[in-house]
Amino acid sequence: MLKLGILWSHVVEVNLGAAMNKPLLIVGNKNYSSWSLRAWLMLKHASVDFEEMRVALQVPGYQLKLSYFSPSGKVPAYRDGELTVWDSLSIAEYLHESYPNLWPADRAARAIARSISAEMHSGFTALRSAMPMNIRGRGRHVATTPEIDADIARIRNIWRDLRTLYSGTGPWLFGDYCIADAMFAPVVFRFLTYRIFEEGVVDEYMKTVMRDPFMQEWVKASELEHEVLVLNEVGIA
Ligand SMILES: N[C@@H](CCC(=O)N[C@@H](CS)C(=O)NCC(=O)O)C(=O)O
Repeated sequence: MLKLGILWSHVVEVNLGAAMNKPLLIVGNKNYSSWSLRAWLMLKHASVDFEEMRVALQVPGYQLKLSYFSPSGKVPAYRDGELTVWDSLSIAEYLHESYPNLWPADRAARAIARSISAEMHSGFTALRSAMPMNIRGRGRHVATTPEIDADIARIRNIWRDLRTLYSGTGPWLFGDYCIADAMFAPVVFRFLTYRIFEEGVVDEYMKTVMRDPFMQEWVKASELEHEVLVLNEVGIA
């Protein structure tokens, strides 16, 4: 702790002090870090009382800072007492053990929610690499490829099918909010940034995601950030 206090700013020391009592989520830049957003949304929707610490990515010294908190050197990482859990999906499963409502109650729905969350975690690579999350970015255009189009079509089908099936039980993918909604939330930002327009229940779902007060809170924080990650600034006319 003391070592960190010397290396880090006063703000970090204060955060670490607080983190001794409360769980701590380490996140990256709010404007760009989609994996951080996913874990943060899960914690917020579970009403966990947690501290957060932002580590600006791709600036001098950031890897050293991250290495103190995240064995993988990536965000998000979640520190609960002496335990550190990293990687968004394992944070999700860890939270689920204390907050079981984070996955759907029904066993079959839970299996599907896990399937699409794992699909998000391991897939959609064409979309994710060509259209990085950039919340402040607007009116961007990236030429699509068959692979990007296939990713977009697959996401559209997932959202449409689930919103059709669960239309009577609530506005989220499985009616009530669950981890799958957090896993797909950054895609909504991407669709807005890169002007991918949707219709019907898919458009309604995107509006539901954007109305989420936690999403709005994250957007506001992203607007206050000053770092510009050049590699994530794509699609500028
Ligand atoms: N599979 C990981 C991915 C984590 C990841 O790639 N995070 C990015 C930020 S969104 C990161 O930490 N990048 C470190 C870097 O830019 O060096 C997860 O689900 O948490």
